[in-house]
Amino acid sequence: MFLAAVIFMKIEAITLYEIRMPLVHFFETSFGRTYDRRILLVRVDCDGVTGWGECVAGENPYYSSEWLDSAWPTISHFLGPAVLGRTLSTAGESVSLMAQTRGHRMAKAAIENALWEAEARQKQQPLWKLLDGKQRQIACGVSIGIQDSIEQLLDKIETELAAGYRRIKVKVKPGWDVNVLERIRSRWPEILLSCDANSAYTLDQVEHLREFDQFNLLMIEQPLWDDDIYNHARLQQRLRTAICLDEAIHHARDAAQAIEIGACRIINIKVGRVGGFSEACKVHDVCASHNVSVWCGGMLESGVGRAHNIALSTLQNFRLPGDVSASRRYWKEDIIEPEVEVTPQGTIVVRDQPGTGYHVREDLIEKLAVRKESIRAKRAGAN
Ligand code: OSB
Ligand code: MG
Repeated sequence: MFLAAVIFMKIEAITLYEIRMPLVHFFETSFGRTYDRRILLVRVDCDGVTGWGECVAGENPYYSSEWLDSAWPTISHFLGPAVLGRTLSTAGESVSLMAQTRGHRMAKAAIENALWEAEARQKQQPLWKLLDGKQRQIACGVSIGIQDSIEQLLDKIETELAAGYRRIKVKVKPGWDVNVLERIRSRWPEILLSCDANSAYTLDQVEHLREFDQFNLLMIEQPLWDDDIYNHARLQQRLRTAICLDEAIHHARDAAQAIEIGACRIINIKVGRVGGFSEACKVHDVCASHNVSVWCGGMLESGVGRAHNIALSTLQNFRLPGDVSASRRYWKEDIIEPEVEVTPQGTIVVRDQPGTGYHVREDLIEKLAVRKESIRAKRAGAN
C-alpha cells in the first residue's frame, strides 16, 4: 500500500520588514495620490524553508481600514504568536489559528501566504499547482490612475496598448469620468475598457452613472460605498454596465450574497483583502459555481505580492485580464529575480520552479528596510 508522505512545517520565526520604494510614476485614485510605497513584508522560517508574504495594506487607511501601522502590531502582538511554535501540515491550517483576531485580513494574508510559499518550497512544487491552478499563462490588464491632464492619460493608454496589455482600466471620480471616458472611446472604440470609482459616488448620482452606459465598458468597479453590497444591487438594476465589486467583498459569504441579490456581475479578488489564499480560493469557487467571472486585483505590490497574484490568477475561473502587470510599470528595481515581465501578447507566463518561481532578493530587502522585527517561538517550558 502506498501512503502519501505528510510533510509537517514547524513555524520557528516570523520576521517583519518595512521597506520604502518610490513608484516610477505616481498613482492617483478617488481617495488620493501615492508617490512612494511603504511596504510590509513578512518572512516565515519553518524547518529550513523560507516563505515570503506581502501585506498589501496601504500607507493610510483610505482604501480599507487597514494600513501598514495597524498591520505591523497586529502581526507582532497577535497573529504571529498565534502561529509561532505550531506544527502545520498545510499552510491553510493557519487560518483557524488566527481566527480569534477579528478582521485584519491583509495582516493575516501576509502570514498565510508566506506559509503557502514555504509549503510549496518544502514540497518542491510550484505554488500555482499547490493552489490547484490550471492556466499556464495569465492575461494582463493595467490600472491607470488619475493624471494631471486627459492628454497625459491618453499617452499612457497608448503606451500600455503598444506593450500588449489586454484591458485598460482607468480610475474615475466626479469631474474625471464621463469627459475622460468619452475621449478614450472616441480614440479607441474597440478596446476592452473598464473604470474603477473606489467608492466615489452615491445612489443620488444614478442618472450621472447611467451616462457611463454609452461607453460599452466591461465593468464599473465599486461605484458606491466601500462597505455596501445592498445599494449596489439597486444601482445594478438601473445600469446596463456590469458592476464589479472590489472593496465590499471580504470573504466568500459576501461574494455569495452579492451574487444572490444581483449587486454585481463580476468580482475582483485581491488575496489580501479577503485574508489569504484559502479564502481567495473560496471566493473563486463561489463565483465559479454561479458562473460569475473573476479577475485578480492589484495593490501596487512589490515582486513578492505580485508573484502571489500571478499564482492565484492561474485558477480556472480567472477569466478576465487582471491588474497584474510588469514590475517595470511600478519600480526601477524590483525585489525579485527575475522581475515580472509581460509578453507582447499581454500575458505573463507562469514559472515552473518550486514556490513562486521567483527569487526574493533578501540582500536588497535588507538594504531598503527602515524597520525590522523578528519574533520567535518561545522555547518549550518558557512562558
Ligand atoms: O481599487 O484596484 C484598486 C491600487 C491601490 C488601491 C486600490 C486599487 C489599486 C489599483 C492598482 O487599481 C492596481 C495595480 O496596478 O496594482
Ligand atoms: Mg478597485
